[in-house]
Amino acid sequence: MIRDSNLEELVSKFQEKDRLALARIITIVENEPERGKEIFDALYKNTGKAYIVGITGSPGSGKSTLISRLAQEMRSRGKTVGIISIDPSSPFSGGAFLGDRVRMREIVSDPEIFIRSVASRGMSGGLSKATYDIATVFDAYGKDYIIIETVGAGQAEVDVIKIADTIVCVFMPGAGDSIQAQKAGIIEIGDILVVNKADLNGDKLALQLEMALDSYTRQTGWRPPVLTTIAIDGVGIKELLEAIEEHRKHIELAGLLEERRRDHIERKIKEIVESLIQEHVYKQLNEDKGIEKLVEKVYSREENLYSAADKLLKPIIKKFVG
Ligand SMILES: Nc1nc2c(ncn2[C@@H]2O[C@H](COP(=O)(O)OP(=O)(O)OP(=O)(O)O)[C@@H](O)[C@H]2O)c(=O)[nH]1
Ligand SMILES: [Mg+2]
Repeated sequence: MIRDSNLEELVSKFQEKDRLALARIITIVENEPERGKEIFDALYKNTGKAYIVGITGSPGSGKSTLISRLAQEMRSRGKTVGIISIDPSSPFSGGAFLGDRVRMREIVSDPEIFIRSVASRGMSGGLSKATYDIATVFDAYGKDYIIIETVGAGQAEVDVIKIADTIVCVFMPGAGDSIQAQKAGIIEIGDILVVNKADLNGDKLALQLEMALDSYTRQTGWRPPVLTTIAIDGVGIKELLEAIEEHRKHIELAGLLEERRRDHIERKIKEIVESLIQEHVYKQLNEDKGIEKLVEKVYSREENLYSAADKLLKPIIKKFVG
């Protein structure tokens, strides 16, 4: 099926669980859409098995620390993990992934935990596509869990986290407790709410979150639990994984997991079609020499903007469909 013999070799190495092949394939799907397509032709049928956990929350709330602990907990149960960290600030975020360098070394040295960061700066449109593609590769590789970290600010990031099966929202005690609790948007998407840094007294915030949940009814029959953790000490991590598993069971039994995943697939197909059309249109517009004539016609009021746009669009669509 794969025409490129180098690619074929790479895919077979990937299927033998070669970590370097995994890294290379991720780089290809990120940067070379044509070859990426061939890779998905070969690998997509093996996906849909991984469970995706999204972790979101304000900067510095302890998401990365929590994820490193959670990944260790998953590993201690014999599961493999792929982590996608969406870093809003730096395109070179490899080293910035975990607040605590010692722990980072611990995690990175485990061959069954694979971390990839994606810089979100300047790629609002493609961010969710890139994340979904990397998650798909992890899934095909056979990762049991995929964890996605995002700061959850802005629509692009919220879109990203929506590909998760279970969404965990992380809060921290301190200034603005009630403001955090009132962030209706966050409470709406969270399946599990975590008050991290409980060593700094998280009781008040946990209570406020519970109260915010009281005033909010869900159709899904699931009330998000509010957990407290001390990620730096590994306190509450086991309970977090248990809550994730419980949520998973709930949505599986209720048929909601299937529904969620079908929705994601529909949204992704539409997004891809949209971006293909956009790409084609941009390309044609840039190549089209007719625009100058149209500008003149509009300038002299022979045409108006809309009729000119129509004239430009028709041949582009014809070319696209044909
Ligand atoms: N006191 C306390 N500090 C914590 C806890 N968990 C994490 N931290 C510290 O909080 C700081 C931020 O932790 P990170 O894990 O990098 O937080 P983050 O949410 O991933 O941060 P960004 O990715 O930059 O948004 C680090 O200095 C951590 O050591 C905790 O439970 N208690
Ligand atoms: Mg982080």
